[in-house]
Amino acid sequence: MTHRLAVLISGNGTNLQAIIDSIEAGQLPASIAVVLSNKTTAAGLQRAIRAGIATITLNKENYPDRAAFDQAMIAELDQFQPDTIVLAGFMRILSPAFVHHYSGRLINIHPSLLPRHKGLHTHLHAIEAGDTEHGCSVHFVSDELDGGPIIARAQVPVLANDNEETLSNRVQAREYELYPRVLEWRAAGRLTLDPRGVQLDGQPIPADGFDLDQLPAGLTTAPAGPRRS
Ligand code: NHR
Ligand code: GAR
Repeated sequence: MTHRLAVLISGNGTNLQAIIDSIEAGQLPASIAVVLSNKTTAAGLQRAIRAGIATITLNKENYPDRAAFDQAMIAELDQFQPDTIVLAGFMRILSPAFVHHYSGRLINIHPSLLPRHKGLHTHLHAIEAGDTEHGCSVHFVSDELDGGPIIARAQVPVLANDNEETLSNRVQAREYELYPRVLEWRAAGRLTLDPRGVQLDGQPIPADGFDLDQLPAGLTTAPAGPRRS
């Protein structure tokens, strides 16, 4: 059985695209069962449609409150029996009920080196703080916003003349490497969350997660060869 992903988006979906490309290149043995957006206009929905993936759009205006909206998401997603729920630029805070329903199966990519710069506008905050290193983090989602256990991070330098856009572009390029790689570990059944924390092959991982540029042997994958026709 291939590992089934559900990808949640709100916007452009470039991380979704990186995951689609990785699957199509034969590097990520998983399938995207469904893409769910909370924005009808999300450009990422077109990426899903183009790749032949089922899409769901839920509009918060049709629900009385966050609890009802999140229950509707659960009802829709569970029909697709996802093994992992992938937040990829999903901009809506999830209720404890949602987080607990998918406990150990819910993963986010956040555009900072967590635990630094939780929340929004992370690139601006990194520049204003005078950081020389910035990056992105993949973590299991918990009730603490951007505070769940970290799985892996990738760094970029902050350059003297950076603005929000130049820095964001540099970080996003690393997101497209990092997220498919982490999902590879998930798809292989190697990456779990239990009461002891994040486990890889049944062993605890470093407290701030793996560094993409210093992965232990066995976590790196040879680049895919030419695709067979
Ligand atoms: N939900 C929980 N419970 N825990 C996390 O760690 C979550 C989460 C939902 C989304 C992604 C996150 C990020 O990577 C994420 C992590 C949205 C907001 C936010 O303030 C904050 C963090 C993240 C996503 N959202 C506003 C809200 O009221 C709306 C902002 C907007 O629409 O522009 O939901 O940074
Ligand atoms: C990504 O950079 C992701 O890290 C960030 O939004 C972008 C989504 O881009 N996520 C958050 O800020 C979550 N609050 P994409 O839609 O093109 O993948």
